[in-house]
Amino acid sequence: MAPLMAAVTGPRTWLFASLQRLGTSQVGPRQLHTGACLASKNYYEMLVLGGGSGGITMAARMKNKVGADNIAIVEPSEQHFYQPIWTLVGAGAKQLSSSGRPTASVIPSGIEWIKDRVIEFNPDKNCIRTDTGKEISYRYLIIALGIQLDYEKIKGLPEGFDHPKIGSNYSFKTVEKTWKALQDFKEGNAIFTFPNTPIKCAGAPQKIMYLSEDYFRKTGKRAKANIIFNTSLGAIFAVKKYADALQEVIRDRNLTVNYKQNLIEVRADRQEAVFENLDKPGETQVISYEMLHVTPPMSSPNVLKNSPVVDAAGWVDVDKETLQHKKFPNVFGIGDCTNLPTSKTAAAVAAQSGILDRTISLIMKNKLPTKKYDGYTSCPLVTAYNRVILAEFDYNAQPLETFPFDQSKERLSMYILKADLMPFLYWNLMLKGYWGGPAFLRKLFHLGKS
Ligand code: FAD
Ligand code: UQ1
Repeated sequence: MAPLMAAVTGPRTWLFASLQRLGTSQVGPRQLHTGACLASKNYYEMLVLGGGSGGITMAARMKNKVGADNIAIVEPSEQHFYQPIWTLVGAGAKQLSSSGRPTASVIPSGIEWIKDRVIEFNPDKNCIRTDTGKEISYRYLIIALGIQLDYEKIKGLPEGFDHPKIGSNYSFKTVEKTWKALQDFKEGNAIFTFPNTPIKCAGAPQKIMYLSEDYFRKTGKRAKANIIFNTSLGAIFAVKKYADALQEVIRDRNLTVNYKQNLIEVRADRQEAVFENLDKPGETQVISYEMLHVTPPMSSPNVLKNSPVVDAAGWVDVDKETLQHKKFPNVFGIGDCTNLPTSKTAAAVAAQSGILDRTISLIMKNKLPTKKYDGYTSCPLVTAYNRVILAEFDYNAQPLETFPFDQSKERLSMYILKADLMPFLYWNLMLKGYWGGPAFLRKLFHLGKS
């Protein structure tokens, strides 16, 4: 860390930081660090990195702990997106404009928005640096930087998106291209991919396949469509109960699923996709497409990869039950950028926010965190324009269902929850700090059951 800091900040800042460290007594690994690399002008009691789902939600929750004046959020984007609705935008069932609001409008009132990008971490000195050269110190740090989309790791992308017949629901820049490709479809292969990396909302790559099939049926094109799901994984879904239900959908609707197939190249000018067989290294297959939906490889944000706050795989290294950093006790992580061993979703972020709120409250009172995250996550598997299988599960990949009926059945009610209730709940409750997941509903609905 020392040479890195010297190289990036220059010798004067480095000398200043080193002198400060000399004046800071050594602390044990589980004690709070109190040194700061700058004076109070650029100091906040609570600094939140990332103004996405996790960052805004946690900032809202922290207001009554430390006061709005003592919190800042570092976030470069002008727009905040409710990404889960992009599945429906790609299928033409919702408008892209409904998914975004100005970041300024979601920053909780009184909290400072630092419109900047964090580029360096120095947790030993309790400070970070931004790309405009600001050094910001903190007492407590919440890291909520999300997951990075690595389209460029596929040969021919992202420039391939300049061509028609290809789209991707994972970015606001390409999600409307999915809908265009669906409408333009005439006959041939409609291919949907799943990359060879961890991703957010692992159900989304197949949701758009089911919606496309429904669209083709509704528009009389189904007989001319050969629908293919080429996935790097070896199974359709991680939880057996929902995997079984999805296999039935796949069978009934005559969809082709090929496992261990990883998209490595797109020749968009020729409408060809190249896949490697993960079971047979070096073996590739070229498939022509009439429509291609790409789920890009993803990874931890670059700024985290080489920082001191991550594990060997690059994810923020937090305790899986309390969300407190394993090495720096005044640092916390939430959401897609963490190494929490559960599926990366906004539903998981909601549940994590309630736990992290409690963890931080207790740490602030010098008490040990007690509330434990069970890995709750949820994936509304949209199987048609009016049907959803609502998967909810925990760290052990065991179903943890909210409602008192079998959620592995395709239901209209769960579609309405996904399409209309969830966006309302997100903007009006979750981002304001009032939604910590449906555990209380689950308890209510299951009262009297063992
Ligand atoms: P984000 O909400 O992605 O926020 C990260 C923030 O960090 C961003 O605002 C970004 O600008 C900012 N940032 C990045 N780098 C820096 C930097 N260097 N400095 C400062 N800020 C930075 N979840 C569900 O629960 N249900 C669903 O049905 C669902 N469907 C989905 C469908 C699609 C197509 C997609 C794309 C996602 C879906 N999700 C779903 C997943 C959900 O959107 C994410 O899991 C959730 O947004 C994660 O929250 P986060 O705070 O970790 O990351
Ligand atoms: C949820 O809590 C949540 O976070 C806001 C989502 O993200 C969009 C979801 O998709 C789902 C399904 C939940 C879980 C909520 C209920 C009421 C089961």
